[in-house]
Amino acid sequence: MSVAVAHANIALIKYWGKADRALNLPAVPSLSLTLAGLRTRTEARLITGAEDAVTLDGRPAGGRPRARVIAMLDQLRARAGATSRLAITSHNEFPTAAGLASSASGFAALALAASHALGLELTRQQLSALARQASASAARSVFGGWAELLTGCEHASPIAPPEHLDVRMLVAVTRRGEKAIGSTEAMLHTAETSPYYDAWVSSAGALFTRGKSALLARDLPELGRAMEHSTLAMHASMLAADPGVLYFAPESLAVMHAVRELRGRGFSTFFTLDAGPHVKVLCPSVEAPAVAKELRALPAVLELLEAAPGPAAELLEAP
Ligand code: 2P0
Repeated sequence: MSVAVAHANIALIKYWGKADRALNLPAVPSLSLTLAGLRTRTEARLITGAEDAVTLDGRPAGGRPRARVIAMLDQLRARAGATSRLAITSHNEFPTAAGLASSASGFAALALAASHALGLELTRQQLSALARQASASAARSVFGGWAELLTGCEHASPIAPPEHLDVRMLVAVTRRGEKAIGSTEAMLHTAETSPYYDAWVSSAGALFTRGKSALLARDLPELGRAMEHSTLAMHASMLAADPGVLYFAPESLAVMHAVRELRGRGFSTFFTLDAGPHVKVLCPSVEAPAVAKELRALPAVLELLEAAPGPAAELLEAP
């Protein structure tokens, strides 16, 4: 049996849109931070049955979630020249039932565990390319710390180790339950119907360069401003779709305003939102206790998680 763990990542500069749907190549470059604590643990075991067995968070998987796992296993079998079936058991060890995105950590952990179980020794780049085909954001969770996924490139790449910038990402959980529309579907709908999609894609390169330069210069305020610009531009492209894709909840807006008010009081705090209502707040570690206290006091915040920059996906010793 092979066991792997991988951590969620949050994009500071967002991926939204596909250049090639079949290959799942992104239309825009993205830049992310892998987070400690938000971890998926995945076991892969060779079995003798006629079919793969896929268990996600304690339940047998069916439909599209199962099909996405099997697609990756089929690719790995073809590469290994193997026909063995596998039992995959994956568990999200996120300290919440909030429905935070788990596909990134999940497919990164699956690529590592399943390739190892089939006797393949893949490079990090190969693992990242494999994870990307299942879910583009998963390409970045193969690496720890700060990573990028460029356009025209099959895999993500590390930019800087976790300790490059001493920051925390505070995740303000604002709602319970599943999101209304999945991100894959929403980004295709945006590309097909939003008059702002082309503007989003054509402005994304400059935004990425701005964010990456700020990161390399360890300029947190500039990185934070680029991060807010990226998320708001991404959401603007979705809002202009027909019908508009609206992930913001009233509580999300309350937290976004609170973050800007904290900034007005001298804190270096910045927000980002993904395909859901939760607000992720970036701040220097030294400010994290005070910022967390302020955010926890908001009626809009149901739960607040505090995450440090996290490590790369890794194999664990099987028990
Ligand atoms: C990101 N998101 O960069 C962006 C920001 C959500 C908003 O990547 O279709 O699950 O599987 O490649 O990676 C979520 O979309 O999409 C995502 P697919 P994915 O993190």
